[in-house]
Amino acid sequence: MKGTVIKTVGNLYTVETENQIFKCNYRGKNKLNNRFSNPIVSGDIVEFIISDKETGIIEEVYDRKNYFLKKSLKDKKAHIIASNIDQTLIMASIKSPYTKLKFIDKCIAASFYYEIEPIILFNKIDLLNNNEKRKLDELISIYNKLNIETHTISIKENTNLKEISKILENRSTLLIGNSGIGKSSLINYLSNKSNQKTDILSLKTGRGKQTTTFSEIFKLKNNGTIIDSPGFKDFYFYDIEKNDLKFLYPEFKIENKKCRFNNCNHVDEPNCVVKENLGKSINIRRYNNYISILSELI
Ligand SMILES: Nc1nc2c(ncn2[C@@H]2O[C@H](COP(=O)(O)OP(=O)(O)OP(=O)(O)O)[C@@H](O)[C@H]2O)c(=O)[nH]1
Ligand SMILES: [Mg+2]
Ligand SMILES: [Zn+2]
Repeated sequence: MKGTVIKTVGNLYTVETENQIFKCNYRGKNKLNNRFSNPIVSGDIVEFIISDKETGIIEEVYDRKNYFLKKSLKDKKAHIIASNIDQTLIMASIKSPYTKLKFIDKCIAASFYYEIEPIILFNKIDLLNNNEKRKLDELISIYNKLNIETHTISIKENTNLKEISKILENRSTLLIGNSGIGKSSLINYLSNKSNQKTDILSLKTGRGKQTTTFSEIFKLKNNGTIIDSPGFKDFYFYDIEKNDLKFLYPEFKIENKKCRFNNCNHVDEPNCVVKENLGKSINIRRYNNYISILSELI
């Protein structure tokens, strides 16, 4: 029997076929290579054997069209966030909680690396004063110059949510964002039946407590699907290496100009056109975060 994994909790997988849902286990853990901390993820197409009316055993995972990996902090292996996705929706906010630009840039770089289109969604705009609105506009202009789509919304006040529903239509979307940013709230608004747990922000830190502990696919009213993943605080690349990173910054390709060295990483090499264009076509904050991300890589 063939089905799609729509939810994973520990070693229990919920698999959906055209007309039924099965709870499945997976025996073949050792068969898969040892690279992954989680062998099966939401979005996977699997082959399984029905063992009972509503239970089954997964035999095989079909080849994935693509996937999004992060390093598992537990065992340093690859943790698959989701597979078979069309776009990533990177959820961010200027306030409650503040999203670091570095986090956004990492999500964008990883999306490019796995050849998935990134879209940035700034939530909680109802909370912003004029000064903060200006900061948001600055951020938006950074990303729009790079031709990365951005949207601003307030789930609380129902601002611009229709346009978000539109961009998710008929597509499979991975939703990423720090804990407390509003992922579950968005899914609750967009999906039919889900009633995801949302959590009141911790007053002390202004950050959300993590309330989602597994990955799950939700069907939307408009025929799209969205994959929620546990709120991440930080995330680290798994297979992106130092020499890969520069290729994930579209603005580093400067027309008709080349750095002196072919393999220039744009750090302190001489005659570097990226450094020459700092503050011009290269945004300084993006560049500084690039250097900071580079220092995490081997
Ligand atoms: N002011 C305001 N609050 C919001 C908005 N969207 C969500 N919230 C609140 O932010 C808090 C966290 O929202 P969640 O949807 O639980 O966040 P999450 O991203 O799912 O968090 P994790 O599951 O921990 O990863 C809740 O108290 C929401 O009610 C918004 O647009 N404006
Ligand atoms: Mg949540
Ligand atoms: Zn250079």
